[in-house]
Amino acid sequence: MKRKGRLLVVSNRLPVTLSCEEGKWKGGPASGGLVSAMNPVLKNRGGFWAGWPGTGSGARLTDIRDILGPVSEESGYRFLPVMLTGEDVHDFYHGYSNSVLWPLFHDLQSRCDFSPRYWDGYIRSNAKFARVVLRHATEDDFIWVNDYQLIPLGGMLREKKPGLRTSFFLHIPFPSVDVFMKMPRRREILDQMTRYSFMCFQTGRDRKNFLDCLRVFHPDCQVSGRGHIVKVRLGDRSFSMGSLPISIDYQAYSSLGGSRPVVARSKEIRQEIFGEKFILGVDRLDYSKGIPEKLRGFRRCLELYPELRERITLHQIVVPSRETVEQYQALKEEIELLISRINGEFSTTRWVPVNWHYGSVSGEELAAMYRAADMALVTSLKDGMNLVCKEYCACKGREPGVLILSEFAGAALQLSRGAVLVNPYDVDAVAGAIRGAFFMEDREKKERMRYLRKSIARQNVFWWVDNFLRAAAGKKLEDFPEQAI
Ligand code: GDG
Repeated sequence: MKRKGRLLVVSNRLPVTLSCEEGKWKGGPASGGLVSAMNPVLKNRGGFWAGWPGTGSGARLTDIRDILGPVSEESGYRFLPVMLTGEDVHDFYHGYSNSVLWPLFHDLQSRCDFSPRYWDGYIRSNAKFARVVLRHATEDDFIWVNDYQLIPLGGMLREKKPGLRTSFFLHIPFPSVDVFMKMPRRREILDQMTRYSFMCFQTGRDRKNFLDCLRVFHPDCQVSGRGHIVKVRLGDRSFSMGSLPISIDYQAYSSLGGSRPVVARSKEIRQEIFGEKFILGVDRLDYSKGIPEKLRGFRRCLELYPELRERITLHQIVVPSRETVEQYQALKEEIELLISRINGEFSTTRWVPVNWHYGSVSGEELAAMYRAADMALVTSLKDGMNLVCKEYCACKGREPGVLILSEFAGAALQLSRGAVLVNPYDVDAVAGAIRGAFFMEDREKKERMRYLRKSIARQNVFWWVDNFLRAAAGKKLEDFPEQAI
C-alpha cells in the first residue's frame, strides 16, 4: 500500500531548551518567532521536527532522547535530534549563520565577520542535518526546511534522493543586490536557494531582492505568473517562488487575551505601573530589534514633551538570546546603560520611566502585558516579519491600544493602515509617534485596531501554512495524515 506523505519540518533548533544542572539534563519549551509560528502547525499532527537540541558536545544522544521523549509527547509530534560538535557550533552556528548571514541579511554589514573557516563548518553541519533527515524521510514525505542556517540542505537531500519534495521558508529578510554582493560565497548561497522545489519569502520586497540577485548571475532566468506565487525557469530547471507573510494563531491569542485570568492579571499590571499610560516592548536580545533606538526615542519623547513625564512608562521585556556571543553581551550592557541614564535623568520620587525585565515570562503573563499595554512599540532596524506586533493586536481585543511599528519590519507592509509607522533611526519621529499615540482619541484607536485585527485574523498562521503547502505540495494542512507519535 502506498504510504501517505508526512510532514517533516527542519530548523536549526528544535523547539526545546535544554539545560544541565548538577550533571542532570532538563528540557522545556523554547520561545522565538519560528517556534511560535510552527508549533500550531505541527501540534498534535504527529509529524516530525528535526533540529539541533541546542547543546554542544557535552551531552550524549541517549540522554537527549530521554529528555526529548516527554516534551515531544506533550507537543504531539516527534523530535529528530541532530547532534553538533563544539566546533560545528562555533563555525556553523556562531560563525557562518550568525556572523555572516544574519547581520548581512539584516543590512548590518559592519557587524559581519567573514572568516573563511566558517563556510566549511556551515557545509559540514548541513550535511549532518541531511543525514538525520535522510534516515527518516521517504520520497512521499514533504520536507519543509526553515531559515538561513539550512540553505544548502535542500540540494544535499535531493542529491541523495532526487525524488524528495523540499521547500524552504526564509524567516529573515533577503537583502538588496548592493548588500548581498558583499558576501563571500554569494554565488553558492544563491545557487543552493534555487535547489528547492519551492522557495518562499516573507514579503514581496524580499522576493524581489532575491530575484534581482539571481539576475546578476543568470540574466536569462525567466519568471512567469503573478501574485503570491510565481514560477522561475533557470535553463533546464524550474522552481516556484513565493512571498507569504508569516503570522500567528490569531484565535488562540485572542481567546487567551480575553480569558478571565489574563484580563484579571492585566488589571493588576495596570495598577502596578505608575502613570496614566504604559508602552510595552517585547524583543529578543538582538541588535536587529533596535532596542537602544527605542530607548533613545523614548528618552527624546520625555525631553521634548515634559508634559508626559510622570504620565507614561516604558516596560521592556528582553528575552535572552545568543548570550555567549560578545556582541550580544555588549548590546545588553548598552541597554542597561541607556536605561539607567534615562532613569537617572528623569525619575522622580514616585515615578521610574523605564522598567525592564531581562528573561522570559510565561505565555499567560505575556498576554496580560499585551492586554494591559496602551501602546506596543516595535523599533526593529530590520525584521523578517515580527510576530510581537501581531500578538499585541490579537490579545488587545476591543480594548483601545496603539501599535507603533518600525517601517523596516516585514509586518509594516501588511499593517500599514492601522499601525503608526516610524523610522527607528529618527528619534524625533519615534518621540512624536509616542506623543501622538498618547493623545490619540479612543475612536481612532479603536478604528485602527479593528483594521489591524481584521487583517491579522484573515491572514493568520493557518492561512500562511495552507498557502505555503498548496504552493509547495498542492495540499492543505488537513491533507497530511494525523499519526501517532
Ligand atoms: C524570527 C524573525 C519573524 C518573546 N518573549 C517572550 C516570548 N516571546 C515570543 C513572542 C514571539 C516571539 O517570541 C518573537 O517573535 P518575532 O517574530 O518578534 O522575532 P524572532 O524571534 O526574531 O523571529 C522574525 C519570525 O522569525 C517568524 O518568521 O517574524 O522577523 O526574526 O512569538 O511572543 N514568549 C514567551 N515569553 C516571553 O518572554 N512565552
